[in-house]
Amino acid sequence: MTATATDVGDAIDQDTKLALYRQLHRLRKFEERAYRLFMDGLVKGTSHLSLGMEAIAAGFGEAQREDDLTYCTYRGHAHTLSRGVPMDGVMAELLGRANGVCGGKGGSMHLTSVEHGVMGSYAIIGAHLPIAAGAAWSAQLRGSGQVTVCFFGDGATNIGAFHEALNLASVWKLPVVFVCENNLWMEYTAIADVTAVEHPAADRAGSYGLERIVIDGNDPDAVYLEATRAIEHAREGGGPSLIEAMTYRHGGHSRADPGTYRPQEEVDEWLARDPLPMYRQRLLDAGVSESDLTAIEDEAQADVDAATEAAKNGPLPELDEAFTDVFADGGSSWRN
Ligand SMILES: Cc1ncc(C[n+]2csc(CCOP(=O)(O)OP(=O)(O)O)c2C)c(N)n1
Repeated sequence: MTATATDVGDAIDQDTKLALYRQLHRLRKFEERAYRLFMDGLVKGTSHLSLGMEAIAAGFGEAQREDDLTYCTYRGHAHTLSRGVPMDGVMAELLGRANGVCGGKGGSMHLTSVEHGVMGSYAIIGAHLPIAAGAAWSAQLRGSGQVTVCFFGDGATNIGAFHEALNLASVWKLPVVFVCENNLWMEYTAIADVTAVEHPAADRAGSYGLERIVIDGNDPDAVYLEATRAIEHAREGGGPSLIEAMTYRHGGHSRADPGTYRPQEEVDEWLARDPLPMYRQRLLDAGVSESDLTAIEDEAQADVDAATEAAKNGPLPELDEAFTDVFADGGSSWRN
């Protein structure tokens, strides 16, 4: 690992640490509510939660500039929220309501908010890595200074598009940060059972002239610092980075999957490394008061409650809406 909890925490100011703590709780409480709403039959389609993996989205969200770009997978609630997309719109989208960020037509797996730099959630494994490289190329040509951050799972590292995107990004020194969220499992298969190297992303970085980077993806401070470094490196023209963040999903792959294919000792080991209580203890040790932390947790819960109400009360989209936002005109606007 390039960074550990104890050697990085001191480099981060108190306001940033509290912002990270706030984000962790917003993401956790949002995902817990999303699960409940799914079990109540209110979330349409399927959903893939980031419970246990919140520190990665929180750390990167805090490090990104407002006009930076994010590409994520179907497991994208946390990455979308951490870019400042209003929670009401995200929750309403999960419920397929017209007040959702995609008018209720995208759902959990396709969250997008271009105005917040959230350039889409992609359901085809690996498909978005070349697209993210393309967005970075565009930023490079325009001289906009924007950096693209592209999140994907460990499963994407055995897809051809991963290697094509990494190679091109490296050759052209594109301003993009590739982030592999290695949660050890791709659906119901352990990544270790089908991969020739121990670290599926980091151990291949050398093939593309990149540094081997493995971080503790459950440590918000370590994520934030590595994100800041990689984003600055890209912004200054230094080219791409490939970061492998070790983490674990608390629940199953999707929907009501109980995840029983995973060894109980492994689950217990990672539950003991839950980023929320670990970070809470670190902040208490640093002198933050219990009441300040509780206030942040309560505020996050209140936001989720309000977003749930706004979503439940939102109207369903009109039937005619099925025929809008369908064709592009070849430019950046839609032809209806
Ligand atoms: C090209 C392609 N093949 C197969 C699938 C089916 N599929 C959906 S999720 C998934 C597992 C992906 O695992 P990983 O990339 O590790 O991401 P995680 O779900 O753990 O976040 C698979 C195989 C798909 N969506 N796309």
